[in-house]
Amino acid sequence: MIKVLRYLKQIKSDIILSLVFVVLSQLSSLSLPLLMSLIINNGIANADLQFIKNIGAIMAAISALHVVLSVFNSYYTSKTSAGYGKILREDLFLKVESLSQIDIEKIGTPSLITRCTSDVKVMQDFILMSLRIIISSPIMLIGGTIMAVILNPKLALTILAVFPIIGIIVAIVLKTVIPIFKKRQKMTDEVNRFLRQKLSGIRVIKAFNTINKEDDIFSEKNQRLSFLVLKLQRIMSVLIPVCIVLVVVALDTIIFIATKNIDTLSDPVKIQNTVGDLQAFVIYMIMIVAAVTMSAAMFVIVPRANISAKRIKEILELESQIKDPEVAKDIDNSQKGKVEFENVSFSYEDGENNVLSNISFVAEIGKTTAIIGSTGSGKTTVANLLCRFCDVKEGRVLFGGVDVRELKQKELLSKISYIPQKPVLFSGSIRENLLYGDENASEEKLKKALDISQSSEFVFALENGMESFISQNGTNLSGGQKQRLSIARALVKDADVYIFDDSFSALDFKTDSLLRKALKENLSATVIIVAQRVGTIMNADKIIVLENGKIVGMGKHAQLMEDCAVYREIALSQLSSKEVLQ
Ligand code: DGT
Ligand code: MG
Repeated sequence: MIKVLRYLKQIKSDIILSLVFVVLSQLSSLSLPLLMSLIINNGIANADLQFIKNIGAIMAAISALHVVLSVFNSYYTSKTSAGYGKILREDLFLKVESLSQIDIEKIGTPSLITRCTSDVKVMQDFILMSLRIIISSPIMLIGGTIMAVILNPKLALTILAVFPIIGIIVAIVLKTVIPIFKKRQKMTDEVNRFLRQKLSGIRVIKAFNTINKEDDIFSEKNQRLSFLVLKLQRIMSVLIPVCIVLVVVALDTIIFIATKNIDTLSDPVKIQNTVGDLQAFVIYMIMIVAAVTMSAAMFVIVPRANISAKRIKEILELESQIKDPEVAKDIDNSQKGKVEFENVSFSYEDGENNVLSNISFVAEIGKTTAIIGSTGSGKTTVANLLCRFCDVKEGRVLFGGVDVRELKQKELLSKISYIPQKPVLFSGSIRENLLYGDENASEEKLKKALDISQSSEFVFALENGMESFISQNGTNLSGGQKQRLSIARALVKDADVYIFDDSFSALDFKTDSLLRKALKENLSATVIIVAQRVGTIMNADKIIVLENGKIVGMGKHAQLMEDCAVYREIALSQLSSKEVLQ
C-alpha cells in the first residue's frame, strides 16, 4: 500500500489544502449547535430579543463560512484524488509499456487493463474518502464528545453505549466482506479476459455458429460475478440500517433521560435550559454517530484499497526481463545495419523445449536476407530476438557489431523498422498511422511510402485520401490493404534494418512482385524478409531455411535447390518446374 501511496508526494500542495479545508469546515460546524442552545437557554428563556438576534447573526455568518469552506473542501479533495489517479495510471502505463512479451504473458492483458483502470479507481476513491472521512471523523467524534460533555456530562455517558455495538458490527463485516472483495476482483479479471478474447474473435464465433455456446459460458461467469456483487451489497446494506437503528435507540435514550430530569424540575427557566441543552446534545449525538458510522465505512474501504494496491504494486514491482544495460555501448558505425546471430538458442518458457537452437547467420549490410520455413519453425521468434522483445537463452544477437543486450533499447529500436506478422493499425486517419513511423515525415515521404508499398492506388481512391479514417485494428480495410499500410508506415521510418515478418502473405502475386521490385529500387538498407512463399524470397541475397527451430539450409535459391531437401520440397510444392529454375 505504501509503495502505491508514495505518488501522493507529487501532489503535496493539493493534499495540504484539502486537509486545511476539511479541518476548517468541520470546526466551523461544531459551534452551531452550541450557539443554538444559547439562543434557547438564554435568549428564549429570558425573552431577550437582542441576544437572539446577535447570536442568530453569528450563526448565519458561521453557516455561510461553513458552506464556502465545504465547497473548497470538496474541490481540493476531488482534485487530489483525480490527480493521484492520473499520476498512478501514467506510471502504470509507462511500466506496462516497458514490459517484455513474456512479462505481459505472466499477468495477462485483461488483468493489466483492470489493474490500470478499476484498481486505480479504487485507489482514487480511497484517497477521496480518506481525506473526507479519516480527517473529519475524529474531529466530529472528539469535538462532538467534548462539546457534549461540556453541555451535560450525565447525558454524555449515553454515547459510550453505542461504541461497542458498532465495533462488533464492523468486526463481523470485515471478516465476511474482505474475502468477497478479493474474489470479486478476480472474477472481474476473468470476465474481462473472456470478453476481450471473444470480442476480438466475434467474426469467428459467428462463422462457427457458436454464439449460443459462448452466451452460456458468459452467462455463467456473469452470474458468478453478479452473485458476488449482490452478496457484497447485501452485507453492506445491513450495516447502514443497523447503524440507523442504533442512532435512534441512542437518541431515544437521551430524550428519555432528559425528560426524566424535566419531570423533576419545577423551575420553568431550568426546564427551558434543559430543552436547549437537549436540542444541542441531540445534534452532537448525531454528529458523533455519523462519525463512527463513516469510520466503519473506512473499515470496508481500506481493505478493499489494500487489495487493489497489492495488485497495482505487483505491476510496479515487476522487473522487466528486458533491461537497459548500466553502461550502454554505441553501434559501430562501420557495421551499421549488420545483423548477426551467434549460436542463438531460445525458449519462451523456462522449459527445455527450445524454439530456436544454435542459430547462426549474418544479414549483410544493404543485402536482403530471407527466412523461410514451415509454420511454427521459429521465424517470428528470430525477429522478436533481433528487436529484443525477448532475450536469448544462449548465444548472442549482434546489431551493428554490438550485442543487443549492451545497447539501449531505444537506440536499438530507433534503427529497426519492423512490420509485424499481424498488421496492427490504430484508430485514426491513414496519415496519422503513417506518421507513427516518423512524426516529422514530409508529405512527399508519406506519398513515396504509399507508392512503394503499392497502397497509393487504393488510398487515393478513397473519398478522403490520406485523411480517411481507419477503425481500430483496421477492421474497415481488407487484409492486404492493412498489410500494405503497415509496410508503408514502416517505410516512413528511416532505419538501418527493415524486418518484414510474413508481410506479403495477404498480397496477390502481382502486387507482391511489384512491391518487392519497388523495395529493391528504393531501399538501400539491410532487409530481412520472413516468408512462407518461395516466390517472395527466391531472389534474396541469402535464404535461411528453418525447420523446427534449426537452420537446415543457407544460401541462394539455386544452391539451396541443389543441396537443401527441405527447401526443395517447399519450392516444388509451390512453384512450377519452370519457375523453380528462374
Ligand atoms: P508462422 O508465423 O506460423 O509461420 O510461424 P513462425 O515460424 O513465425 O513461428 P514462431 O516463431 O511464431 O513460433 C515458434 C514457436 O514458438 C511455436 O511453437 C510457438 C511458440 N511461440 C511463438 N510465440 C510465442 C509466445 O509469445 N509465447 C509462447 N509461450 N510461445 C510462443
Ligand atoms: Mg511467424
